[in-house]
Amino acid sequence: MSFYIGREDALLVVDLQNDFLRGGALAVAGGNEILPGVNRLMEFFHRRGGRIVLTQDWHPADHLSFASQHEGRKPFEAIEGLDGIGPILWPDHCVQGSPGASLAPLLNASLAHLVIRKGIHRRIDSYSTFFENDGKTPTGLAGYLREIGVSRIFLCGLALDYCVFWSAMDGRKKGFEVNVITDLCRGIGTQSSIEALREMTAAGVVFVHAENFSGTG
Ligand code: VGL
Ligand code: ZN
Repeated sequence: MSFYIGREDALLVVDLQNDFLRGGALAVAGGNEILPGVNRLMEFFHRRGGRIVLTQDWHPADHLSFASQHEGRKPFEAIEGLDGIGPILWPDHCVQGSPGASLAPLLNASLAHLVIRKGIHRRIDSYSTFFENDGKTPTGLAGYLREIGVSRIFLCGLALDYCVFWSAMDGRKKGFEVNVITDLCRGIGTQSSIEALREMTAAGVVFVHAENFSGTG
């Protein structure tokens, strides 16, 4: 099976930033392994006329998703009662303009047509590339994709159980055909990744592999 990629397709490359990679503040295990495959896939989409969008987690230094902003709280502890934040607190990561927030140097970012920055408001997180975590404040991505005629999206990147997951779910909500390239994703938690795959399946998300794009596997 091989996809015919064209102008109605977009590749969304999620949060391939230093802080999510080896040595970063919120490193996702195995994250570095996917970079060569993601580059090959971006080249493939580029050749076929598909749209390439990168996302960047981009928080103010006092973002409320950071455990450091809550007296006596530690990263990865559960937090409740703060709309748009949680379900767990994070170490400080992807602070606007910091080296940790930069795209991975090994990522061929020059092939991207658009970079979306998210999580930019102190009081609200944004796991999804489409909506902030209030579920209603749009990032503008759906409008952009619609306006240029994209109907099908392919997601890869980090983290499978947070930003990839929520982007896939919201992509379905906005009426896109959504594919997740599972071998070009890595998750933060094992259990949460299993749960994410289950929920995405129920929402009609299709799972594909890099080898489904001819010559890139
Ligand atoms: C992410 C946790 C916090 C992600 C971003 O990119 O999946 N996860 N901020
Ligand atoms: Zn974040």
